[in-house]
Amino acid sequence: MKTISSSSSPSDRRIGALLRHLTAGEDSPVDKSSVFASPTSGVTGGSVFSHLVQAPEDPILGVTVAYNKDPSPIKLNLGVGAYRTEEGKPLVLNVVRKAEQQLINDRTRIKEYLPIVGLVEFNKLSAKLILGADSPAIRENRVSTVECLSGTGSLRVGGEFLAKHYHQKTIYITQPTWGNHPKIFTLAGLSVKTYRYYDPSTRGLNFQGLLEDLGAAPPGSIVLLHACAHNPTGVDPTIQQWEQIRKLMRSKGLMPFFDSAYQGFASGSLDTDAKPIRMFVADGGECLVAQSYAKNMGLYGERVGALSIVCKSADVAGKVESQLKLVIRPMYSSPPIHGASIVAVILRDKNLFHEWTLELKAMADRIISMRKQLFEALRARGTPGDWTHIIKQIGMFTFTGLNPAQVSFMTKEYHIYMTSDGRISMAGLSSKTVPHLADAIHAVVTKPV
Ligand code: KET
Repeated sequence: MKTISSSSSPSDRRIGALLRHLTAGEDSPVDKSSVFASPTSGVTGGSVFSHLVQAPEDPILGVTVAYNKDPSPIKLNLGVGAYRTEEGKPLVLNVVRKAEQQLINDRTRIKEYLPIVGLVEFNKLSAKLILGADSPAIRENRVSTVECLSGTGSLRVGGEFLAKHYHQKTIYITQPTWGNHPKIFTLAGLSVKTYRYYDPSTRGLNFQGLLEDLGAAPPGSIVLLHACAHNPTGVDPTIQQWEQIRKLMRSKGLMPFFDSAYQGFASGSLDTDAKPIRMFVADGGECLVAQSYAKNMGLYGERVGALSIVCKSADVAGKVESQLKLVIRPMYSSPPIHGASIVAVILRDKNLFHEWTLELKAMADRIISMRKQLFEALRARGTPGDWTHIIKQIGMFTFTGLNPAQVSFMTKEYHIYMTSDGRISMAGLSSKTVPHLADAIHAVVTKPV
């Protein structure tokens, strides 16, 4: 066969490729049997993956999958914690639109790789946002912050860092907690245990149980703490209780790992919601903080977040950062640029920052108003039971107390989608849909079993 040299014309090369293709069956050096009957393909010669079983959908994100398949016009998705407007639409904040416009208009912006630690200005501003502008830890340069892929990525990077470099490999998580926590930390290489948190009989905090369990944890254990707006229960410790938790943890050398996915969503104030974290930082001890901008800036799909590790000295913080880079580089090399740039534009500009706090407060207020409306609607229907927890609980979710069978009834009969633990995302509700939800709850709790 004529060989086509690299100096030949494009049409020659195309003809050459075609020729090689057509004659491949005659003189190809490839032994077909080695391709089609590889030792791993099994006797049937089928796919090497044919032994796989169908995995179940994710308990939270799978709710949206089921919802999307439902053709009913009255269907309602209260599964995933994502904010919706009164019209039931996803919301892009005005400040985010403005920041994006600024970014587009800036022709000097480039798309080069970020450093492994992400956008440095974003990291500085994120640490300031969560620890406070006047944080002694920031002033003393002993905070190491890396941009990560939203809250989940920050938790995972923090978990892998601890599994590699921290002497205790056990992390205690609240019972119950966000469904992804145990998976994230197990895969990060930590061993996961739970501590008591929620008391179903009072629908409040099991503070005694919490203190007992943390008190009995081996010294040095890692403790995952929801900074505010606990998911899924909506139950947060009071500031006095936080102080007791802090004292106990510090006395036992337990390592706090804060998950801050809802800063601003609990009280409507960014500073108030960061208070528990700042109390731990103020005592000079070490801690980790995973921050997410998914909810409070509505940047869900941009996957923007940060991991901060507060250390005792600038020297240690520098070494910690160098080791975080070794965790990140083989995982995803470096984080994305767009979401972090949006956040940086908003956090650095006084006016945009102020506008953001107003939009955030409006989201938090709408959720609180949904709580009141749902509570009133149940009262108006005379629905049996005490529903005051709907107005007492904090943040995006109401932990209704409905069981999996009741949830399944509501989905089947009313096309209302929620997680099987009875959690509803209040942010997915609107004045128009409250009556439908109240009807469903009323029906399910009054129906004969
Ligand atoms: N922590 C908590 C407590 C949390 O509820 C979420 C998300 C995350 C971290 C991570 O969010 P990220 O998008 O990675 O920044 N929770 C909602 C969405 C989800 O399950 O992914 C939810 O519970 O509906």
